[in-house]
Amino acid sequence: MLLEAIYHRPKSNYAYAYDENTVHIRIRTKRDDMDQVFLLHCDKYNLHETGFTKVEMKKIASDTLFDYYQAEASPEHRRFAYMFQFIKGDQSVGMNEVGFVTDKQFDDATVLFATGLFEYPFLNAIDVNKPPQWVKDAIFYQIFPERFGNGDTSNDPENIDSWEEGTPERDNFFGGDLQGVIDHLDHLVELGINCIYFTPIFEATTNHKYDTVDYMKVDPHFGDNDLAKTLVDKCHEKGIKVMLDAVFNHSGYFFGPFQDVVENGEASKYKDWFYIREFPVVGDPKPNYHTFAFTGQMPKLNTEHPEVKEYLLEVARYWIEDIGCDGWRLDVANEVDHQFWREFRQVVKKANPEAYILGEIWHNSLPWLQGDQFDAVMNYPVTNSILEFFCKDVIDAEQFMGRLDAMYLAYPLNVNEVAFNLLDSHDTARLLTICNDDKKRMKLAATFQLTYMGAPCIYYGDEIGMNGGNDPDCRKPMVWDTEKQDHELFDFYKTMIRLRKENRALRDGSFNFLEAAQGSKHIVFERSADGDRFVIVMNAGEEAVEVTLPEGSYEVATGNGTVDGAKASVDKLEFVVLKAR
Ligand code: ARE
Ligand code: CA
Repeated sequence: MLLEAIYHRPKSNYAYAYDENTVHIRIRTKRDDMDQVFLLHCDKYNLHETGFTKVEMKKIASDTLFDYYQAEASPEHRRFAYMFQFIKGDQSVGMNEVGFVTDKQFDDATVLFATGLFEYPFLNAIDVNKPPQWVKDAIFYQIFPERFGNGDTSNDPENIDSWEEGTPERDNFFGGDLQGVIDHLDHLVELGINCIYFTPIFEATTNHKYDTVDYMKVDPHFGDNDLAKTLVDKCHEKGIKVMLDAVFNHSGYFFGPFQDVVENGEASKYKDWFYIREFPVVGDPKPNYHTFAFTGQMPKLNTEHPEVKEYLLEVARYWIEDIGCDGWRLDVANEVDHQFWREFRQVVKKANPEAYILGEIWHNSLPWLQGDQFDAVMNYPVTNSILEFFCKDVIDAEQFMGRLDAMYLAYPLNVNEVAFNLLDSHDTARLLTICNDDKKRMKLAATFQLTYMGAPCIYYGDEIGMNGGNDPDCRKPMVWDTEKQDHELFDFYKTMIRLRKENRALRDGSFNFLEAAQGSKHIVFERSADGDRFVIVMNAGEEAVEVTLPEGSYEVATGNGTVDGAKASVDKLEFVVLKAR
């Protein structure tokens, strides 16, 4: 036993409340080290009378170095104390908060109690991370409003480029607007998505609108607030929710309060709304105030300032409560103070307890996901693993499994169930381009995304075969000419979305890898819920594979593979989704 590899931490992703009656306890050990791992728990005030309840922990994940075990407990008095027992051959070792204990101490509860058990002190309902449950069933579609549809030419910016022929640049416009989205809602209904994520729609000077001028107003090139309300209502009628982009880390240079500081310098009553290092304010060539990245056009907002807070929190409330939006995606979420986000959550959840709060953080984000700030983050670590395995062919199946399992373990299950799983966005190259225009690889990545846990998000136009390199090339106008759309790809997306919607197992069912070997390019995984079970075989390699299925009998739900008794065969760069009969 390699004791040095064992890791557990109370009240973390290793010990958290799944709901107010259920605690999940996890522990890490060296890979393939233990025969069995047990969780021993008791009421923290009553060990002497009741002794321990002993539960065998289940191995739920593995990466290249470690195994991860999990057990669930529902303590009667909603509090408990616990320790672990490891078995390997005839060795038995216990571990509590103090360290490792020998067999003798291990059997003596009194000694144990004195030396310190781990505790989950009390399951307070208010502290439980309760993300909105609809997100488990959500399939998002991301729209960059300037490029989706031009439904009203009367509000076009001057000198727009041709929708069909123009090339997106940093600063050109094409005339897209909210009416254009309303006009094309049927496309989204046909595809089967049920939530739109809009990049910013508020008044701003750029085509991407991340430089807000007025947070309370729809950009005049997109429409007005009434039209936004109409759009939200029409979406709701069709069973589609709407999530907006909250750019609260910084404003735009032309935001009223910032302009006041530019004009009045130190005398401005807004001078503390920003981080001005010296007066007068200079934006170009080198800003003398804090900004997003080094962009003078985006002065950082001082979200600790009571007036800034009051202003932004009213913005947060207004679009949810008065306009009826269903969630916020938080731009540059990790550069804004945690305290602001705690208050933000209170306001948003008061306006609509079912609103989804999604942080834009590209890294492991546990500190924001404890139930007091965000419901989820944009799951870029998962994105990157999917792309590296299925699209870029740079990691093998074992590394892929390891990276996904490590991310799975990095968060409580409550968070994983509502993670926002994207493959590309307005900030990255498009999926098809990442796949070197190889549609088979693109379909593999999308299939994994649409059969994995967490809410998938499709970037507008991917479903009809649009390609594009990094920003700004990934922001081309949507292709509406049906002759230029890839109908086969669209049908593929429709089929996969329908399959996901019809089967809970593919949404928030359990997930586990059955096969992901070192050096290999194919994976087999299983998803199940409510007695429904799927086995999915995906081959990202250049040779056909044959795999052995777990016991049972299967039928092909979709995909280009065959099943013959206990064997499934899948050609190179193909997949098959099998449903257990
Ligand atoms: C424009 C150009 C860029 C140029 C930049 C220089 O397009 O090529 O580098 O200017 O100033 C918006 C626009 C962008 C625009 C930008 C600045 O959409 O087109 O860029 O404003 O004017 C990090 C942040 C993350 C951020 C990304 C872009 O952590 O929050 O960088 N994403 C959001 C939005 C963007 C938006 C902004 C922020 C600003 O989604 O669209 O940009 O409001 C690693 C790091 C991440 C990093 C990521 C990407 O993984 O860990 O932290 O994200 O790479 O760089
Ligand atoms: Ca227009």
